Amino acid sequence: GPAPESDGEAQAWLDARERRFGLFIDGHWTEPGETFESRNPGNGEVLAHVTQAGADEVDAAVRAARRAQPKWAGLSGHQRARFLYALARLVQKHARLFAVLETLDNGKPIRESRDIDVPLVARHFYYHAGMAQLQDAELPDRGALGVAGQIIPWNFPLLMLAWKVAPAIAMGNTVVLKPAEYTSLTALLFAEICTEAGLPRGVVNIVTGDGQVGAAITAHEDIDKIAFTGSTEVGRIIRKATAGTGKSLTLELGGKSPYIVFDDADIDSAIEGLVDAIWFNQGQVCCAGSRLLVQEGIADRFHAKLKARMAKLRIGDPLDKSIDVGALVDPVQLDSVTRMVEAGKGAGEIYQTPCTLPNRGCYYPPTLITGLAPSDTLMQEEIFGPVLVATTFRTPAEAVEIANNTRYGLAATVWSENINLALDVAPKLAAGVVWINTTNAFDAAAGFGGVRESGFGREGGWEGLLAYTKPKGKTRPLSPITA
Ligand code: TXE
Repeated sequence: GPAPESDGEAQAWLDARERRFGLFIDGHWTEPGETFESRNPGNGEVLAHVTQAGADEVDAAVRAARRAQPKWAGLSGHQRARFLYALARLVQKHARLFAVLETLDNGKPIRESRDIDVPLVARHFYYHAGMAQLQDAELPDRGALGVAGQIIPWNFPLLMLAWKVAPAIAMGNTVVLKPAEYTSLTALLFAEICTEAGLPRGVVNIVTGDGQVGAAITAHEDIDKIAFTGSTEVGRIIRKATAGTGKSLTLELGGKSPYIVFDDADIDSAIEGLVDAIWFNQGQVCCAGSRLLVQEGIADRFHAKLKARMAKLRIGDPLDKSIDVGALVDPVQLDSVTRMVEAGKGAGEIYQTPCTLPNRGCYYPPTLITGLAPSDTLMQEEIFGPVLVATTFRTPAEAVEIANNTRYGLAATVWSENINLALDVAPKLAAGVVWINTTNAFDAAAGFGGVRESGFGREGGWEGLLAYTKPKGKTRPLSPITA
């Protein structure tokens, strides 16, 4: 296959910073304090030492954001848009560095970070630059919320930053963002491009560290909104912590999204779709099509074809441009996937892509488990790895019943050549997003989010934008009414 992408530029970028990073507060870098290691899950090597922020530093970041906010919101939408356009162009200018750094830090295939994550990040800033320009004319009665605390996960580190930061600053808010502890590096590079873009200091602040830092952000009294993407468990903690406060809240949590294939589906396309649905980013995708529901009459043929396709998946060095499946993010995540499959696989029949896994790094083979009952643990719990679990159904009504038999409701996918059937089934699915004859399709202009225990609120589109605004109070003197 093609030669691996060189990581020279990314390693040089890390070396130039002595592989030690402070926090980005008020446009300045703090001295690295107490640090933790950030490792490359592809080979286990230490990439950098990242600061574990303390409550005082979170407070300093919030105060910087608060000081910067009135002036930032006071700019016209057109003026703010210029900064968002600059950020979008700088993401493109440094696209290769961002992509390689993301792959080193997260383990995702370079093809994905280069062709999907980074271009979508640029698109988010371009789109929201446009929305900032529209604000003056289209949203004259809406103003910024104030300071947003944003806590993001490790599966799409830079893209989740873009989903959170772009709409927030477009509407005149300032932010304190915490990346996940496994994957801080592209957020730190992003902080550098904020400076390069001339963004006023304090508009974007990046604090790194573990869940304690997230908890300190959540608890801070001078934050107006918390936006969280991550596990349902932590989402629940954050909801409780914010319940007695005036903070607004949006939560984007876990999922166990059904992937329904009717017997009249274009089978080859449905199988290619599955490769995207469950092996994209090693299945570490909140809306992964992780539960396969195939109509009984075609199930054997479909599973056989799927196994043949799985046998062709290439697993290995994330920097290798020809691989399909890279490394899981961390040994903890690898352990959790391994244990869940071990505990539950007896309930069904397991097939794994025959492959030799690299001897270092967090690799797990693409896995299919068929013949499960809808109530089995593997069909109910989010695995968040390259593991597809499967069952069958007879009628459309049964497909809907099984699909909705979960505590989650993030996404769903329907495959059928009968558009009447697909359009009849789609609205009956408890899911924030339903895809028909495609899957994992994202766009900055389309709201994304869940129902039930997958959370609430939307990111992207008008809804996502409005979630960073509030009605502007306006008064004007009335002249007395005279008869
Ligand atoms: O998530 P956490 P983890 C699911 C997935 C995965 C599991 C565990 O099933 O296997 O969660 O992953 C911060 N207050 N998803 O443990 O802990 C944390 O530092 C405030 C699905 O990594 O939820 C990180 O920045 N913040 C998901 C962020 O929360 C806290 C993506 C997410 O980490 C905190 C990730 C606290 N008390 C995991 N504790 C998706 N829906 O995309 C931790 N954090």
